[in-house]
Amino acid sequence: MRIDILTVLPGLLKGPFAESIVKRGIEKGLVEVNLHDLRDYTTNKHKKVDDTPFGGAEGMVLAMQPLHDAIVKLKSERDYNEVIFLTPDGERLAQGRVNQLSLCGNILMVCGHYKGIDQRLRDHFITLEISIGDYVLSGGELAAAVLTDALVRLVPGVIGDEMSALTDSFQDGLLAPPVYTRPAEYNGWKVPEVLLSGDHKKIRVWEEEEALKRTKERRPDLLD
Ligand code: 6GU
Repeated sequence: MRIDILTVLPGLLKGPFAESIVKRGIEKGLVEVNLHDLRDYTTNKHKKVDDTPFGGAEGMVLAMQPLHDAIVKLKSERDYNEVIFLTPDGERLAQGRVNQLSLCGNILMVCGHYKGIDQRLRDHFITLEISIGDYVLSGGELAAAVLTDALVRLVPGVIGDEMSALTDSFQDGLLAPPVYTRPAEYNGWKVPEVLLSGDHKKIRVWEEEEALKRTKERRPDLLD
């Protein structure tokens, strides 16, 4: 999988991709993440990448020229399965969409900033608009990092069996059951007996019951 990210703040994205699972996926050559600085595409002599919106509204939007040129250039170099705009008015991200996108070969993510991007670019280039929740971020970068992390961990071979992505919360429509580690008794607190029984069938049943209980209590909406 190859992910290209267009941003005015590439520095905001370097950290999240230099650690842990995403770093491992990149090192193994299973994923490629390329950051593209919008400032590299501007023809403005002051390197300006924002502009004022028509209509006199408050705030700024990303300038048309650098964003258009950058998208056209990247699209000329390869076919993208999706050109995703990260925006609070997009589709709220959930695991089903992540699973579907994880099958893509090439994804281009466009990070909005200020008040967003010109509607004409959304109309003509963006194939999917994604929000990561009902709250406002200062820009799309952290959302792009979230989406990238969620995608990369599903690419076959990126994470090992020891933390199979298939047992994650949400992957089976349920929250994950509680987990415990050694020692079996700590500070007087005991691990549930069944987990020490060695009876794998009984343990699976217990885990399923706990997952269902937890989902009913915390996220009944997932069971609808
Ligand atoms: Cl994708 N962008 C911004 N700016 N805010 C958000 C978001 C995205 N998703 C939730 N809030």
